[in-house]
Amino acid sequence: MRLKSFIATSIPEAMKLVREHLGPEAVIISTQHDGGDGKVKVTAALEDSPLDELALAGPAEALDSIDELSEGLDYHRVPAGLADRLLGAAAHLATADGIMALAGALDAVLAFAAPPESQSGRPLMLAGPPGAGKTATAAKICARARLAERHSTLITMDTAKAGGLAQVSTFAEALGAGLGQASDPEALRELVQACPGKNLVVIDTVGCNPLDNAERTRLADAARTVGADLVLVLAAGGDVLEVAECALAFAEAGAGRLIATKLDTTRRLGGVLSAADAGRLALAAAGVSPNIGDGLTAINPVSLARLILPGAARETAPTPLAMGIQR
Ligand SMILES: Nc1nc2c(ncn2[C@@H]2O[C@H](COP(=O)(O)OP(=O)(O)OP(=O)(O)O)[C@@H](O)[C@H]2O)c(=O)[nH]1
Ligand SMILES: [Mg+2]
Repeated sequence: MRLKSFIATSIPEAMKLVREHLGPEAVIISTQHDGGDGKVKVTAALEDSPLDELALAGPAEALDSIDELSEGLDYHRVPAGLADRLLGAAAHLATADGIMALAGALDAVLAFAAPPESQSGRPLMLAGPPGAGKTATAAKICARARLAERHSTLITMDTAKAGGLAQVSTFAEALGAGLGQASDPEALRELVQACPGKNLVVIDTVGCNPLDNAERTRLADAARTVGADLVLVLAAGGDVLEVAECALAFAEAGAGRLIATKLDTTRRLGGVLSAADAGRLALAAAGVSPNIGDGLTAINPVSLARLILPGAARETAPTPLAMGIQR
């Protein structure tokens, strides 16, 4: 089944577009007003093969769930191209349960990764724009490691900022983590080499302007010098195109995973989805509170689907409990 959305100034005009692009066999799946400018959005489907129908739970149920899903994606301002791919993937799943349909679609379209502290023996380097939550996330990762009875070393490369070292050393002391500071890749290499092999090494970096090539190159060089996994830390919310471009810039610098922070401070997750999609970054965790002890949680397709669909997303702040995740 192919799904496509069309935006026009009236329903007849949208229907005309549907017929032009998908032909007379197209079925209208939903009709919505698109924002406050009087435009309408019509989502239509076209069957590719009768076999597709076999995979669906049943026509009426499936349509209900696609409608629910389309509304949820709209509410979260998920970019149209990505929303279409998610709806297309959901339409192929044998479930009438909206959350499971969306979870399956998210799983098919985006990538997910295990929480950062449970991965490879390589150092983790947290990067992102200024104020994204890098230092708090570094401390939260050390806190999660401690809960798992693993020692960690927290290294900061943000040595110039007033109060920067004090912030990191307070966290390290409270978490029983080792502490180091390195202002250049060579000093970083020495510190990392001196860390006990079993330790989780978390490297906090200075805020990096995604539009500044020199800053991104410095970041990529530092990560390469110590063979670190570069993880993008990005706050939820914001303009979906801005965050997509930002994610792409950090992906070009070598980032492979994304930790979305401040989910508790926003209601719309289109930016998070857009960033993960544009940068082809695996979603590895979510920051859901400023608290270091319990502010970072694993993320998976089902927990993300629960946040995106209406009700789950609009009525409650995304606490770890609402996300249905065990820390
Ligand atoms: N509500 C909420 N606040 C968060 C979260 N993550 C970080 N913060 C807050 O965001 C602010 C900035 O966090 P930092 O960790 O200092 O951000 P940073 O990216 O290290 O900032 P720079 O080093 O200045 O680039 C702090 O007040 C944090 O407590 C989160 O998931 N939820
Ligand atoms: Mg910082």
